[in-house]
Amino acid sequence: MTFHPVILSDKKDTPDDPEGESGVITKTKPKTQRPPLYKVLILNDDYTPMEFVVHVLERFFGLTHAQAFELMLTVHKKGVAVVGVFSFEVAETKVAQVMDFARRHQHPLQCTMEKE
Ligand code: TYC
Repeated sequence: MTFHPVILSDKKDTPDDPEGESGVITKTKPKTQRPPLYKVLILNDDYTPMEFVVHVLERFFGLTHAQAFELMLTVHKKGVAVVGVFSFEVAETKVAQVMDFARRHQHPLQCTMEKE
């Protein structure tokens, strides 16, 4: 048996008035909007000293020395790694801070961001 609701009115149901005048209750799920997240990535190169990368990861990403050393080795071996996931503005700031710090120390370290 299929249930066919009899629509008595074409007044649209809304989240504020889910029953309208039709007598049929329509559930509407309010869509929660989450802001997009961005991965910040560190890239390997042949010249930036390992200790400098470790320092960057501690200083700008709040990692412990052990976490930073492990992540640096991952980048060294695999070429790239995600160092954190942030809102657009925070990711943009981290990338700018790392790129500026590397430039001031004349290291070619590269840091980028991409949408998750
Ligand atoms: N490959 C570099 C070296 O051997 C170390 C390094 C690690 C550089 C991670 C960049 O993101 C990097 N000195």
